[in-house]
Formats: sequence, C-alpha cells, structure tokens
Amino acid sequence: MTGTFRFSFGPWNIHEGADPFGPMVRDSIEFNKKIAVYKEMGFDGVQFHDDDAVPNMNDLSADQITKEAKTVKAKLEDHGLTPEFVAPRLWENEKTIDGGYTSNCPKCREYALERSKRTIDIAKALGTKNIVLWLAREGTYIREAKDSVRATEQIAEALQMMLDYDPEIRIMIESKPNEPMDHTYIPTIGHAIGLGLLTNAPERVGCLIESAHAILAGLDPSDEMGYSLAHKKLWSVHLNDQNGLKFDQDKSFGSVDLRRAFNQVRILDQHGFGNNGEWVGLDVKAMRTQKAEVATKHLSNSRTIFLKLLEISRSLDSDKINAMIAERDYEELDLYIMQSLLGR
Ligand code: 3MF
Ligand code: MG
Repeated sequence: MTGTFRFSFGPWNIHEGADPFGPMVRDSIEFNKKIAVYKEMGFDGVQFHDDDAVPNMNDLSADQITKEAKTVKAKLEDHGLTPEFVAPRLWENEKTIDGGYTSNCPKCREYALERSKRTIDIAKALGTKNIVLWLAREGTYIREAKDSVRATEQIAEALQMMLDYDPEIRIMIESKPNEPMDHTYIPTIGHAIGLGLLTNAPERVGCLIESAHAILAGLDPSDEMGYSLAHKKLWSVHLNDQNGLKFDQDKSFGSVDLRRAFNQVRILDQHGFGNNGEWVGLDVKAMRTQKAEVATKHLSNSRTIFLKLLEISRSLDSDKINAMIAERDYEELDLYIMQSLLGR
C-alpha cells in the first residue's frame, strides 16, 4: 500500500518571530496575503484556529460569526484552497487562565463550551467537518488544584456536547504532555484515543499527532503514528522536529533527526495515510533570525524534505530488507537504511 499526500498548514506558521524573551522581528502579514502563497509553495489545505478565521469572534453574535466565516470560505475558494480543520483557541482569553473544560470556575467552563460551539459553526461555514482539540491548559501546575478523575470526565463531557451539537463533525485530539502546563491530562495519543471511548460516538473521535509533542513525551513519533493507525484513528498530523526535551520548538521537519523523520514518512506511506482524504499538516516555525522576504522557507523546505524521504522510502528494496529481517541481521539493516539516507 502507498499513501496519498496533500499538504496543509495554518496561518500561524507565517509569523512575526516573537518569543518569550523578545518582541516581533517581522511585520504581520494579513490573512489575504498569506493565503496567496499556499499554492505557490505546493500546499492545498488550510488549518484554522477559530479566530484565525473570525478574529474578533468574542465580540460577535453566532450569526455574525457564521456570516464572517462564509466570507473566508469565499476567499479560500478564490485561491483553490480547502479548509482542513478548525480548532477552538482555548488558551489566550482571561477566562481560560485555569483551563477550558477543566477550569475550576463554572462560568469559565461555560465560556469554553460556548466557544467550542462557535468553532463548530465556523467549521460548518468554511466547509469542513474536522474539529481539532489541542487541550492546551487542561492540566495542572500543581496536582492538588484539580481532581484528575473529574477533569477527565469534564473533557469527555465537552467532547460529547460537541458531538451532539453537530452530528456531522468529527473530533481529532492533539495530545501534548506539557507546555503551557506542567502536566496535561491528555499527554499521549493513547490517552487521546481512550478519551473517545468515554463518549457515545467513539467512531467520531480520532487524533492528530504532532511529531514534537510525541518527542516531548519521550516517545518516537512514528510509533505513536503506528499505534493510532492500528486503531484507524490517525486523521491528521503536525509534522515538525524537536531538539530534545525543551520547549516546543516546531523546527522544520527532519531538520534535527532525519532518520526519525524518515520513519514517520515510511509508516504513513506504508499504511495508506491520505487515502481517505487525510492531510499532511506541517506545524513549523521560521527561525527568529529569518528575514521577512524569506520567512516561508521553513514550510516549503519541510515539504521538500518530506517528499525526498518519501522517494528514499519507496526506493528501498523490500526483498533485501525482508531477507535481513529473516536472518535477524539488524546491523546490516541499520547500515542499509543509513546508506540510503546518505544517498549511498
Ligand atoms: C501547540 C501546537 C498548536 C496546535 C494548534 C492546533 C500552534 O503546541 O502545536 O499549534 O497544533 O493550536 O491545535
Ligand atoms: Mg501543533
């Protein structure tokens, strides 16, 4: 089996280069200008946070939000772009200081649920059934602040509310072990898949794997992908790279560990990722040092690296590999893979 690969990214991946220790170093680029560069770089899909589509949504009524989102849909159509998913941004507003669905404040939890409904309205208006939940602040800085049983139930209840609100949508959980929280409640893809089982429609709950998030959990991203592929739950990915256990770096795909990237491409290809319309999302950040005119290279480079690794993966001699496996000569297999990555 081979996969089918179409590429997507979110407008936040073309950014101003601010970090926690310094301000913006590049001017903001308006949404219209951003969507004009997708096709040129070989991307056909756009990922959204709810407020990437409707920036001032907290000041608008539900009807106004839908109306606004429809104008965005028209802009996408002008450029021949497809919306991949919409994700509620539940980590910036003051009402999400203590979390969204697991906040200890009932009014804040209500805000998170209402905002999630508006996200679904936006997805509907844009023309996608995919909702992504990165559960950014659903966790603790100190354990005693929340009850982990109740918190898990609250997240599952939020999923159920969304599944009931629109019977067409499906939800992809994006796990991440830490940052901004010390510990999150959904740190790995196994947790994400398990969460679906607490709803009455697990077939509508899948996952999105981000390479760096798996690495931050001390796991190999390709094995996380394998686990979710075996469950038929891998509905999207955020490919990138990560230099050890630091903050979430979102480095260009393959730029730290080429072999780790190769194994992600290989597992996706060998198990037909994309054949049901799944997208290869890239969640990468430009280096702060990058000048404005060339601050999209991290995206096009990541795609190029993916396609090169795909070529290498497809060029491997599977009879040769099978013979080495049958002989249990994994040293020889190791060299064969390394030589292939080195261009022999
Ligand atoms: C956080 C992330 C986010 C999510 C995005 C969609 C900026 O570590 O990776 O990307 O992927 O919010 O859920
Ligand atoms: Mg991400």
